[in-house]
Amino acid sequence: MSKPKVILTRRWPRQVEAKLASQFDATFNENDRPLDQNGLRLALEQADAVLPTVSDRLGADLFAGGSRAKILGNFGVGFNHIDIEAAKAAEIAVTNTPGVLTDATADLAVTLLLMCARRAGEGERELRAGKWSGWRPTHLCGTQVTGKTIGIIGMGRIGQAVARRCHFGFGMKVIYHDDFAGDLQDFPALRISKVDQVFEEADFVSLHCPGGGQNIHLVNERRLGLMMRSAILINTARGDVVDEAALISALEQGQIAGAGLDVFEHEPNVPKALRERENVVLLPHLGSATSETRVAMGMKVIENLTAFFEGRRPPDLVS
Ligand code: 8YV
Repeated sequence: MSKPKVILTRRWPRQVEAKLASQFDATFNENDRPLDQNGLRLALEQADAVLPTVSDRLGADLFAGGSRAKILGNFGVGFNHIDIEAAKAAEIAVTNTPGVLTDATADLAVTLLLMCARRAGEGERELRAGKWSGWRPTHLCGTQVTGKTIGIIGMGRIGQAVARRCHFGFGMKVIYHDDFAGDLQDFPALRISKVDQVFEEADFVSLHCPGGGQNIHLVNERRLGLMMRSAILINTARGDVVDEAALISALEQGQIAGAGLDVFEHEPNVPKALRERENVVLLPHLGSATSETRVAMGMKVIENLTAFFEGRRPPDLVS
């Protein structure tokens, strides 16, 4: 039997590509640029499996004409760039990569939290620009993290990993809102039923809910207005969870003290108004970007594809 034809939309770590090539008839996107809509349509027409990433927009119209592809093996845990209902209607299975990127993403959320609190980006920019005039008692004083309150929106795997780091590492009080997760047993964290209350009470609000659907602009002008003027917003979830225009105006008006952002509404475009602000830390969607994690994500995609083409249920079937 011939090997299933698989198209990758981007370059993946070398050892994952080698494994894919040994099991499947794999085509790699040599120039490593996101495929446009036409490229994605062709991929769906030509392959048995397409392996997209967050930089590919797979909307309903792409599935409308029918496709040869029977599975989308998404390289990532978040899948709001894929119209799941339309894929389902076209009888295309979708899988993702949960679990393997939890620690890397939680580490990055804490990195942003610390960088914002301790004004690390500002300090680095000043030093690199040759503007550091020497130590002084009042220079770039940030805010203490230890003992403060972290408010987590979305207490899934990544939210919990952030909460643990904050509780055990920094003695922070953890409060959280999650429509689905139950009470946590293994460390103290206070479940809050009203999402607004988390925004009102937390010194740091960290977002760990999925993007899309009802979470679009969950952080809006009204909720930013509920936050303390000393509070900091951290987003390693999805850009569309935050109304970016409202965030910019909250920062400009001093309604909140800062923001640490790894994801944006229109990636890779980041508004100038954010790029020019000192009290924000901006990263180019690095949540899962460790070599170990990216290899583990790729291996998980292969595990799902293998199960699918052997007629078994893929372990990480989304729909
Ligand atoms: C991935 C992510 O790198 O897994 C996710 O949902 O946001 C990132 O960590 C990205 O999705 C790659 O497709």
